[in-house]
Amino acid sequence: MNRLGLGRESELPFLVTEDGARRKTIGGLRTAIARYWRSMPRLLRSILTILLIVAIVFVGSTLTSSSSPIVAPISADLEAQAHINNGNEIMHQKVEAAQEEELREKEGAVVAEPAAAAEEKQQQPNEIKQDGRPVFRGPQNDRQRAVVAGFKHAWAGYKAHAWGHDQLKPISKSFSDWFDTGLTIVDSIDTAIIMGLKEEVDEATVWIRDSLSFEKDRYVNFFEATIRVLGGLLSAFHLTGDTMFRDRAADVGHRLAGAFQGGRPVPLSDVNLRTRAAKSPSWSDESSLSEVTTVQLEFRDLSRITGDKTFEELAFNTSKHIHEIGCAKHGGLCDMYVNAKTGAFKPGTTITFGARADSYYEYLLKQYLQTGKTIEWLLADYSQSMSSMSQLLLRESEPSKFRFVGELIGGDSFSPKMDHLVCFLSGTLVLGKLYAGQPDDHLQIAKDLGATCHEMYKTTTGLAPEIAHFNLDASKADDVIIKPLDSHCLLRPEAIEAWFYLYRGTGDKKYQEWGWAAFEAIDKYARIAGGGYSSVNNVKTTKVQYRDLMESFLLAETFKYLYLLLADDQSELPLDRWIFNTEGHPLPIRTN
Ligand code: DMJ
Repeated sequence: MNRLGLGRESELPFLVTEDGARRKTIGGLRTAIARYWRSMPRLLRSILTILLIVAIVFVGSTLTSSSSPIVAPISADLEAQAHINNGNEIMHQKVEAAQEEELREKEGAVVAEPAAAAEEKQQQPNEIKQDGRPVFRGPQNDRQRAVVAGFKHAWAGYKAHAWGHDQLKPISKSFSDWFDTGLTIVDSIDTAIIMGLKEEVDEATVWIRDSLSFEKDRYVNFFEATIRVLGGLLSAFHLTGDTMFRDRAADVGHRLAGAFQGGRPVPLSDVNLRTRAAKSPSWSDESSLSEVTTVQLEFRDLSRITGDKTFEELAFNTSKHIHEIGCAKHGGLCDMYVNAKTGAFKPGTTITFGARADSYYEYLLKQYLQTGKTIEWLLADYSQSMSSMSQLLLRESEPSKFRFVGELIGGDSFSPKMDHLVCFLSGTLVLGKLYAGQPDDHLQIAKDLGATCHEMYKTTTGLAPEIAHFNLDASKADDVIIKPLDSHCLLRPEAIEAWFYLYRGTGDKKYQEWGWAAFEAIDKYARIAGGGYSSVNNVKTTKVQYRDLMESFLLAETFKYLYLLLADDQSELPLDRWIFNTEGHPLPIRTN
């Protein structure tokens, strides 16, 4: 008997000598098993039978529930199909099903993938595996690989000279602190996750877990800290499922909520992270329209993941307040300042889709989508403001008839000035057309604006200026005028963001070409040896002068949208399931 009392060793089929095993026929083996089985006590045989049944049921159910899709190269036809409606998950599922079918046909039979092989496939170095969470497969082509290399170069510079500080100063190889919360790390960790950069994700995670502190006696800009810090942590939580990110988000969310002081609907612009005291900026009692109306996606998401409704209620109160007082004078286009104490707009300010107003319009639509298209007045306000934009601000330049969105100075005098920031509007218009039933002309305006933004990149360096003026005089030759004070470039994301949405909406590869050209210009003129990229002073000269700052949104947004735009397969982060906050951080859409 062996130690388990299971019969004589010579009768155990799995313990016979190698030599003996080779000589045994299958019939002999069967006989030996049967003989051995009969030699066991009946009770033991019953127990073993039950165990065997349980094991078969367990293995069967495990294999069915872990049905990870087979990743096969996309054939040209399927790729073309996928591009027709890139943001549509249903289309993606059809393509995946067709790929699987194609694979089966090639193999000539339906062969179940061995569990070990499936496991090995899931653990490719660039993949991040999460239960029920998106799996990012890493770069699919050389252009995406180049963008990832750009991100890594930026990260390496930040790590070498600014680690734990807010932003890298790549020329002086030092850093700047604005919030003192390791801004570049928290703002860009989700980009590293999406790119499949395990090492960078790991070091960022460790830093956020062990070293990030919000216990700072420091006033921060409520809006900027919300979209960048809270937004970055929320995305990191949703993309990884690591509850440490959720807890960090809740911590900073509680502190930032101090901006809604005294139960007033309009938050103050600055809040102290330690004391939670809030104040207006030293120069004014006013808060910017865009700042007070561009925190709602983040605060609502925080409520959803913590179960504490207060965050959403506080922030949504502001949206409701702006809706109630309305912006009737310009058909839903609002003044750019709101008084946090009185709650009233400052009348007679500039009407613009640029700085201080821009993302108010973006969040009307995105909140409507984030809440499962249930709050109709958000869409109504968005629709109305888009038609007023097209009547009051949308014009054509001369002589080439580029469509651009200008401003009304003092609320009535048209200025043909367009910030690079305004390019976001093209992407928002695509989103509204695709997912909120907005009219076809929204897509046309989006395409025209996206093309105008591309015109802004036709400079000596291939970089766009911060602001462009458009010529309205048919006798003059140049459509786009760049004034000396407007010629700097912070490597902002808005045009690339627009081309990303346009590509998802149309499948037109010119948008990928435009994005790639922008990346090449960034890499040629803004890349700094030794690590990092720098904002530049003048896009009109190749004798580049640097501003010695790498904005965190270069990693959070510009590189992220480039990476997503340049993918062959556009199925990652489908736009009917994810909404990007204004800083490029994806948050899940909920329909209930
Ligand atoms: C980012 O912080 C956000 O995109 C914001 O909405 C506008 N400004 C920068 C990028 O340009």
